[in-house]
Parts: sequence; C-alpha cells; structure tokens
Amino acid sequence: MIKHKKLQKWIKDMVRLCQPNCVIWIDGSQKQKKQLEKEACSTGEIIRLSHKKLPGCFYHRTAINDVARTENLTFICTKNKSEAGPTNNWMPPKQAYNKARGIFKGSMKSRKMYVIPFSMGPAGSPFSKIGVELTDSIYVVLNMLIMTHVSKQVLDVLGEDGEFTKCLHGKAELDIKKRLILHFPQDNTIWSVGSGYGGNVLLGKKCLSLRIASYLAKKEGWLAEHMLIMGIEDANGHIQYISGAFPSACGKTNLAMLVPPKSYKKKTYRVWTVGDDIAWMRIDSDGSLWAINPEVGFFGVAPGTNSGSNPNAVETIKKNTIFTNVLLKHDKTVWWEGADGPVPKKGTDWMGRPWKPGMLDDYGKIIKGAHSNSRFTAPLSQCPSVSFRLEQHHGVPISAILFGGRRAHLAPLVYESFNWQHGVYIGATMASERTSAQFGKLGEVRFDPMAMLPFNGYNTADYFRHWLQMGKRMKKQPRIFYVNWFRVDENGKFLWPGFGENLRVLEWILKRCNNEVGAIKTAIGYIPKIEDINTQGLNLPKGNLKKLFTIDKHEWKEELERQRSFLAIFGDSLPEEILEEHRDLEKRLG
Ligand code: OXD
Ligand code: MN
Repeated sequence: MIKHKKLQKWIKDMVRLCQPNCVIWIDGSQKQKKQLEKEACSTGEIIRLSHKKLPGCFYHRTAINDVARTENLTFICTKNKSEAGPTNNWMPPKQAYNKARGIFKGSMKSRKMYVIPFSMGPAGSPFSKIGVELTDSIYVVLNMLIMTHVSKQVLDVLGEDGEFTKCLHGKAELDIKKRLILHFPQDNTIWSVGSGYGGNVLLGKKCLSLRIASYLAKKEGWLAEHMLIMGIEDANGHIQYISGAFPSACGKTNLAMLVPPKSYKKKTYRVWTVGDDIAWMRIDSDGSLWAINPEVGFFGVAPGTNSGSNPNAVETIKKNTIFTNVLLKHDKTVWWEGADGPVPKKGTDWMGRPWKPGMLDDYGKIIKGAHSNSRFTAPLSQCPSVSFRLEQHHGVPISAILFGGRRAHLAPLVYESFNWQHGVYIGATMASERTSAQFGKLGEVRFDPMAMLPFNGYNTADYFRHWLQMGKRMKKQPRIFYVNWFRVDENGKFLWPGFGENLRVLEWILKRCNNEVGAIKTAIGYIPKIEDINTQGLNLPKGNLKKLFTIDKHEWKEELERQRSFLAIFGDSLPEEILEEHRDLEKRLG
C-alpha cells in the first residue's frame, strides 16, 4: 500500500484517462524482470538473443518512423512563451494537456500500465531526483531498469509527501501525427505519447534529467548538463575529472570510455568512466564544482562501435544489453555497420526485412542493416573502466569543462578560454555539423549552445545568465576548453586520429589546470605550443599539428557573422556579457 496521497491520486487520474486493463508496480526485482522479458518475448515486442553468445540480451525494433528524437514534436509548456525562450517549441500548458489528453484517452484499453518509481542519482542522496513513470511498454520498463535506479527503496525515500516528477508515457498508435513529447516544468510533469524511441520515452533521461532538471537547477542553483564525466589517472595515481558537452552522436560515449594509447598505458595512465551523457553539477562546500551522473546505464549509438573505436563499449555490451534497430543475424546475434568481424552474409535489417550486404534501394543507395541511430542499452557497471566513485553522492570534483562539436574546418584541435565568462561565451556559441541522432539535414552546421539546444527546459538566454552566475559563486572555477577532433585537411582527410589518442589532448588540458605548462595567446583563446602536445608513437603526418592549430581569421570573421545572427534570436534578453565577449573577439581578430 503506498502512503503517498498525491502519487496515489495522480495514478488514479492517469488510469481513468488511459484506461489500462490493469496496473503493475515495478519493484526492480530480478524475478519481475524475468517475467516481463518472458511476456515481451511472447508478444514479439522483444526477441531473446543467443544465450550462449549474448547472455541476458534482447533485440527490439521501433516503428519505422520512430527512430530518433523528434525535436519538432517536443514542447516546453510554460505559462508564458518567454519562459521557454526562442530556441524551444512552446505550447501553453492548457492547450498541451488538452491535445495530449485526446490522444491518451482510452489508449491503454487492453494494455497494462506499468508504474516505475525511479531515482536519478543514488536513491536517498540529497542530490538525486525521483520520478515515477507510467508506461504501457515493457520495452520502456526494461530500459528504465538498466538506465535508472529502480528499487523499493525509491518509494521509501519518497515517503508520504516527497517531491517527484510525474512522467506519463503511452505508445498510443505510434502515429507520428499523434506524437507529442511535452514538458511542464512548472508542474514537474512530463507527458510523452505516440513514440517508442528511447530518447522520447525513457523519461528519466533527456526529459527529466535535462529538460526538467535544468529548470530545477536554475531554481535551486546548480547545473544539469548534456555532458560526459571522466576521470584521468596519471602515472602517480592522481585522478582528475573532466566533464564535456558535445552534441548528440559526436563521440561522448567513446571519449568517456577512452582506452589510453600503449605508451600511456605503460606509464600506468588510466581512464575512469563516470558518465557518458548527463552531468549534474553543484558547488560544494569547498567552493568548487562537483558532478554526478544521474544515470546508471548507457543508451549508446551502435554503428561505428568496435574494438578499435571503443573497446570498453564492446566489453560492456556482451551481456544484459538491449539492442534496438540493429541488424539481427540468423544465429541470434547482432551486427551494425562498423562492428567487429566480417560483414554477415545475410540477416534481418532494422525494418525486419531480409538483408544482404550490397543491397541497393530504389535510388541506388546502399541499404544499411542497422539504422544509423540504432542503439545499445547496457548497465554502466559492466563497463571495464567504470568509476569506483559512482555511488558517492557528492560525485567527483571537476577540474576542466570541455565544449566541442564536429567542425571540419575553423576550430583548432584544442583551445582554452581566457576566463569563465569567455568560456561561457565559447559554450554559448558552440556549433556542430548535424548527425543522425536528430531529424534534419546531415552535415548542416547548427548552433547548439553547451550541446543543450534540444534539452533546455527554459529560456536559453536565462540559461547563459545562470552559467555566468554560477561562475561568480564558485571559489575555484574549472577551466573551460574547446576541443574539435574532426578537423580535416584540404583533401577532406581527418588531421587528428581521435579515439584513444585524444588522451594526448586531455593531458595538455590537465597540465594547464595544474599550471604545469604555458600556452600561446591567440585571438580566440590559448592554444598549445606544438611541442607541448605529446605525439610520441603517434606517426602523425608532418605538418598536421600546424594545420590543426591554424586560426584562419577570415573563417573566424565569417563565424562571427553566423554567431551574430544566432545570438540575435535572443533579442534583449541575451546577457550583456555574451555580447561583450563577441565584440572583444571581433576586436582581437582585427
Ligand atoms: C542521446 C542524444 O541519445 O543525445 O544521448 O540524442
Ligand atoms: Mn545525449
């Protein structure tokens, strides 16, 4: 019997709306999980994979039109439009509730409603937030069991009147015309209907831990960010932590699980993975910034994941993993473009059709076996580099914050901001080439401030102001850097090898944090002296480093113009400090 009156009443109201044939409470037990797996297998919602080769693993396909987050159908529903700001889709709460109510109404007839009480962050920690997700999808339940803390303890922590985010999800007809992802920050409520894609339906993730949490963070004086968190242990056993914001599918998971190059391993360097997608950061009593990862799982992009690009991910997903929209092989294992091993001779593609390599569509384009945004959901605890500080509720102290994106040109491999305010400006004017995690034209450059463009639960101009404020409140601010692993030469070839070799750049960053190395002052920030980037054993073509650090004033002036147009959308609400930094950069560029 639950003691929480408000929770009880809310569930009763939602049951009346959706009309499920029964309500099942999820308790996080293995026994219940097994029952649900069995049931979902019997209906075809999931497929059990080879017990021998992939123990505890399952396969799932989403609807063909439901393979990525639908930003155009995602809304921030605040009383006033200005509270959502110019970068969010906005709907008045009353209209949003009414519209969605029409879709939810009776949508769970002949279905079960599952109630998932979950905690983002360790249950009971003062830094955690509790949510309760109601859903008619076992796939969602099984993913939430991997991604969040689900246990009886969550209800105990909630007690009789604890705060929680009300999360309602229903598949309804999985009709794109009846799909809505609605956030009501002022009601601490999320309604998601008509989708079965992770980013839209695992409501603890983007919806709660970023959109709702960013709103709460502003109110409560902390930061909820789209960031990885990693620790780097040096040869002396000293561990320093970095957080990093990169737009979706720019390699956050790979960076968070980085395996040091041989020469670094020899020196006993090691990386500790705290999180690959979300960081909640607070100023602790020592006046510096500490971060926790509120999640306990990875919802990673499968294509391109192999023992070269991310050996730790390959290890992590060998068991207890849910694979979504990848290629299903006849031996009940899985494959994706860029996976290890030979390309399978045949299989069933992510749409459920027979597949062979080299098949062409009506336009003569290669048909891929796996969708480019196909995913794995796997427990963080299975990652060989998982941090031993995961359950520590204060998290880890952050020495450096990285911003980055995919830029074929313009941005150097790494540069450091002059100070916090300049760093906030660098984050605010971040831009990246679009990837397949978002709908839209691939390759197009879009501004994505702090990689939070699709995830801010309130006005992004106020969010910049909050960042500036946070800097003022800190006694010891992390240093802010920009990194770009994706710069190419005149022939379109990557200038930097990336992956594990990125540790060489992180080493320079940490040396800067420890005041162990100088730098060159340029118009855009501090860049390394070329000899300070360790290239031993790298075989980097001669001249690449010089190209990686070339600052083309003409290109930067063009970028300034693009930034001007982007920043203009915020009108008068943009903090003056951001404009000041823009003007100063213009002056420095001459
Ligand atoms: C993700 C995303 O899935 O950013 O992490 O889209
Ligand atoms: Mn993400």
